[in-house]
Amino acid sequence: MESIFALIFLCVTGTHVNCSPGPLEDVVIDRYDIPRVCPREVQTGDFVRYHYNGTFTDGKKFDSSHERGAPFSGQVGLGRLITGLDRGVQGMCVNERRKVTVPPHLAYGSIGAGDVIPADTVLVFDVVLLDIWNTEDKVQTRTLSKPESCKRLVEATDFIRYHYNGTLLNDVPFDSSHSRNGTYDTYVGMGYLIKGMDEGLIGMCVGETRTIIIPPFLAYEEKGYGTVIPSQATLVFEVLMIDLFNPKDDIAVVVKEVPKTCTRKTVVGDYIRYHYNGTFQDGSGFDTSYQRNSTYNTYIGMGYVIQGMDKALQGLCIGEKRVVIVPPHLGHGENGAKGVPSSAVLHFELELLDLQKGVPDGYMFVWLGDSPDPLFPAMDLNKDLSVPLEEFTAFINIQVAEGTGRLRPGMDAGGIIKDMFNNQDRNRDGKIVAEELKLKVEEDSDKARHEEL
Ligand SMILES: [Ca+2]
Ligand SMILES: [Ca+2]
Repeated sequence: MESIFALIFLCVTGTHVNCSPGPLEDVVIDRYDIPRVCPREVQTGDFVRYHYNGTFTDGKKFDSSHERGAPFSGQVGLGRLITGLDRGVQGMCVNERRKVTVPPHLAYGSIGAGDVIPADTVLVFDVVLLDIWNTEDKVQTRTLSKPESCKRLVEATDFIRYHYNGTLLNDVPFDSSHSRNGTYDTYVGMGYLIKGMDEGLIGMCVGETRTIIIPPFLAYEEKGYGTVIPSQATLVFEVLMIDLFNPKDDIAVVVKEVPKTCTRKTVVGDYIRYHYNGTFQDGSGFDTSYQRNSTYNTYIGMGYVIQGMDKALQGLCIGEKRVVIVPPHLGHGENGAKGVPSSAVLHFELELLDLQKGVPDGYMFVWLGDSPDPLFPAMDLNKDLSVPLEEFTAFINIQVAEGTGRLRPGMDAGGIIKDMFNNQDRNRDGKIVAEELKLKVEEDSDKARHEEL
C-alpha cells in the first residue's frame, strides 16, 4: 500500500511520468536537472561512472555511493547493472541528475537482496552522471583559437612547452599548469605522456589553444592517478602551446636587409657592436638592447655569447639586419637564464652597427707587418735612450694610426698600453731602457725555443 501511494505521488510531481493506475510496469525516469550542453548521451555498450543515492519509496536510504565516497563504474545495457538502471541511465548526459524509479521485477524481484532489500520492493535511484566513454572512442581534438600564421606544427620527437587546464568530463578540475605558474615541458610522441596526450598535441602550432578529450584507456585506465583522477576517467585538457623545437634543429637565419656596399663580413675573432631584440616564440619580449639605448659589444665566435648567437653573428655586413631563431640547446638550455625559462626557443632581430678586426686570442697588440728592427731606437722617439710611458703610448698610437699595428679592440686602449709598458719596464722605474727591452726579447725567444724543444 505504501509503495502504491508513493507512485501516485510521483505521478503528480514527476514531469515525464507515464501514469498508470496499476503496479509499475517499467522504470520511471524524472530528468530533473539536464545540463544546457549535452554533447553525448549514454547508449548501450557505453561505460559510465555515476554517483547515486538509493532509497525506498518512503525515502529511507539503503545505499549511497556518495557515502562510500566512490562512484559506481560499469558498462550499460549488458546486464551488468540491475536491469532497471540499465534502462534508467539510457540517454543520460554528463552532469545530468535524474530520479529513476525501478519496479521490483526490474530490480531484485520477489527475492530481494539479503537483509537490505525486502522482496517486491520499488527502488528509487537518484543518479548524477559523471563520465561516459566507449572502447570505440578516439582522442578528440578541437581548436579553440589559432594564430593567423603558423610556420611549424608539433611533430613527434619535438620538445614542447605548454600550459594546460585538466578537468574530468563533468568539469571538475584535477590539475593546471597555470596554478603552478610554469609550463609543462616535454618531448612529444615518445611515450613520456599518456597516449592520448601524445596523440592530441600533434599538429598544434605555437599560440594555438586546443581542447583534447582523452578516453580512459588512452589515459590512466583503471588505476587512475592519485586522489584526483578516478579509475576509468575521461580527461579533458585545454592546452595552450607556448613553444616548440626539435633537438635536431640548428639555428635558423633569415636575412632581412643587406646594405648595397659591404666591404667585409664578420668572422670569428672580430669585435662587433650590434643591436638586438629578443623575443620568445609566443612573441613576448625578454630582452632588447634598443631599450637600453646602448649596443651590445662582443668578440665573435669565442664563447662570450650563447652558441647560436656566436654562429648567427658570422658573415654579417655592417648595417645588415637579420632574424635568427635559436633552439634552446644552442641558447640557454635546460637551465634557462635571467628572464629566460628552461628550454626556451629564442628569436632575435639583429642589426650590425660596427665591426673591428680582432687580434689573436691572448694578444693585446699585433704588428700587421714586420716589427721595427731594432725596436728600441724606433720607440725612443726623442733619442734620449729612455722611454717613459708617455713616449711609449705615443709610439703605439702612431703604429695604430699608420696601420702598422693593431690594439685589441673592445678594451680601454690606455689600459692595454700601460700593461704593455709595465711588462717591458722590468725594474719598475717608470722607463724602458734598451737593455730591458733586449732582455725581454731574449727571454721571450729563449722561452719560445725552450717550448719548441
Ligand atoms: Ca726617449
Ligand atoms: Ca726601467
